[in-house]
Amino acid sequence: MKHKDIEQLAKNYIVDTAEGPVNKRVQEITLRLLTDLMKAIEDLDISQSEFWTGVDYFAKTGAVGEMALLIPGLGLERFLDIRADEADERAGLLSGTPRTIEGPLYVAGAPVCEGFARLDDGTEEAEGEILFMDGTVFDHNGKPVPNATVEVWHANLKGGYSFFDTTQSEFNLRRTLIADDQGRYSFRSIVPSGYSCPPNGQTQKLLDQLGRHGHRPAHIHFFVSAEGHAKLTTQINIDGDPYLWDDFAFASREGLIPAINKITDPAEIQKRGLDRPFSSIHFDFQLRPAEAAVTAEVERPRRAA
Ligand code: MBD
Ligand code: FE
Repeated sequence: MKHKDIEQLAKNYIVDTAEGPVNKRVQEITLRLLTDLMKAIEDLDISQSEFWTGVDYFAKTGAVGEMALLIPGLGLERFLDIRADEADERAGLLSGTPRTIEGPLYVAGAPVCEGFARLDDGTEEAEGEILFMDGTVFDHNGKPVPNATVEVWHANLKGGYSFFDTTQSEFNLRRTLIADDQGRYSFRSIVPSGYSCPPNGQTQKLLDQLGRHGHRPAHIHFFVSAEGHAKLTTQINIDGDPYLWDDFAFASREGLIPAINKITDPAEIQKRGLDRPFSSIHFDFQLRPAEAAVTAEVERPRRAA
């Protein structure tokens, strides 16, 4: 079929059959996606068997709860961020901590702690490297933001996240920190490992056929928010990870790879009540003003506990 005829067919399907009230936006998007899909079927001569294989793939991926994992794996979540960056740039707002994707593993309702929190429940303390991380939340003028909210979540030594990995205690490695009156936050945790897609899952199945791996470099997620400022969704990476610039979700960015320092000074070790060296990361966040944040608050289904 010619593209022109496909366009007419899609229009007949979607637009001309409309009766009653119409959601114009849904109509516009459906028409466009259907038209583009039919053009792809035509151009690539996709067989009926291939077509139903694809339908079944998405149905199964949804059924096992991997749609929100497939999206970053295809680079689509990163693509949405690139567009948000472009919108900020048009608004003259390039400064501030770079955003990067949320991913599928946030859980709302983490325990709230003021100033400092310990994130890990201690079960991996012996095997893991103890991590202290601290910094200040600044506004776009470089002024500290008192009592900013810093939500933090990360994986354990096996690359798993509490709730999704039900062997972990509830809210292990998840907290909501309220920065102090000078915008400072700090926490103790363990250095996480990188995440890997479930090896027998739907996402990995497609990645295999694309000749791609499903690994993420070790990282720590953050939502940083405060009244009058755009909510920041970002991550920091653990420097030195072999996958640092080979992330299956394309989320690594310059500016989000702070130095990780090994602290061996006995005085520093004692100060923290430890008996062995630990790692330390210092990282400041800088928020953009709210009025400029074109995509300040992203609405999406999120797990809550
Ligand atoms: C993760 O931990 C993650 O951050 C993303 C984006 C996808 C899968 C697992
Ligand atoms: Fe993650």
